[in-house]
Order: sequence, then structure tokens, then C-alpha cells
Amino acid sequence: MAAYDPENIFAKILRGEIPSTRVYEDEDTLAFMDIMPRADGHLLVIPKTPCRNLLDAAPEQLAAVMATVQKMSHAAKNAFEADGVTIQQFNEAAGGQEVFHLHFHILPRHEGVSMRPPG
Ligand code: D5M
Repeated sequence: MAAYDPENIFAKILRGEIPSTRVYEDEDTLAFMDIMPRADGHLLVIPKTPCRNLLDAAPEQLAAVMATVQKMSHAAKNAFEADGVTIQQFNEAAGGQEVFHLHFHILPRHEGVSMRPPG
């Protein structure tokens, strides 16, 4: 697996070098809105420490990120009055990953409404 690249977009967001719409932050994790939402309220959760993807994650990073994923799933479901929540996560280019800093997608879902294509 390739090494972690500190110039990836989410590392730049963490350093405040490019803007993002931050919705939650704690010592270990950050949640912000996805710029290509596939559902209303589509947000991303990332660890603050370097991690390429799930295959590269330490158990402590995963524990912190998943705690925030659960917290944000409740918050997004309530805020968007959703019926459910889809979690997505991609690893390496072959697995659909485009940004190489571990992230989980949180997508509030409504009965009978399909996810939109990216963009
Ligand atoms: O796809 C990466 C995801 O990250 C995709 O849903 C778009 C989103 N993205 C890309 N750049 C940004 C910025 N600058 N802010 C917020 N969201 C962003 P994946 O296939 O999961 O690696």
C-alpha cells in the first residue's frame, strides 16, 4: 500500500489550508459537509491523525472515528428528518477511494428516495 500523502485534500482541510463546512470536531476527529453530496446532509468523518484508509487504521483511530460516525448519524438523521442513514467507506482506487485520508460517508436517507450521483 502506498504511503500516506500529507498533501491530500482532507489533510489540507485539517490544517485549515482550504475551506470546509465543519459541523463537529473533537480532539481526535472532524466532521464536515461533502462538497459533492449524494443526499441532503451528506457529511464526512475523518481522524485528525494521518491514516490512508481502513486498511491502514490503528484500532484507536477506528474507535474514535466510529464514535463520531455514530454521533453524526444521529445528528444528521434528526436534522434532516431522515428515515435512515447509509454509511459508505472506500479503500484504495480499486475500491473506489478518491481522497487518500480515511473517511466515512454519512448519508441521511428518506423512504423511496435514491442517492444522487456525485456532483
Ligand atoms: O470520495 C471523496 C469524497 O470527498 C467525495 O464524496 C467528494 C468529497 N470531497 C472532495 N473534496 C472535498 C472537499 N474539499 N470538501 C468536502 N468534500 C470533498 P471517496 O471516493 O470517498 O474517496
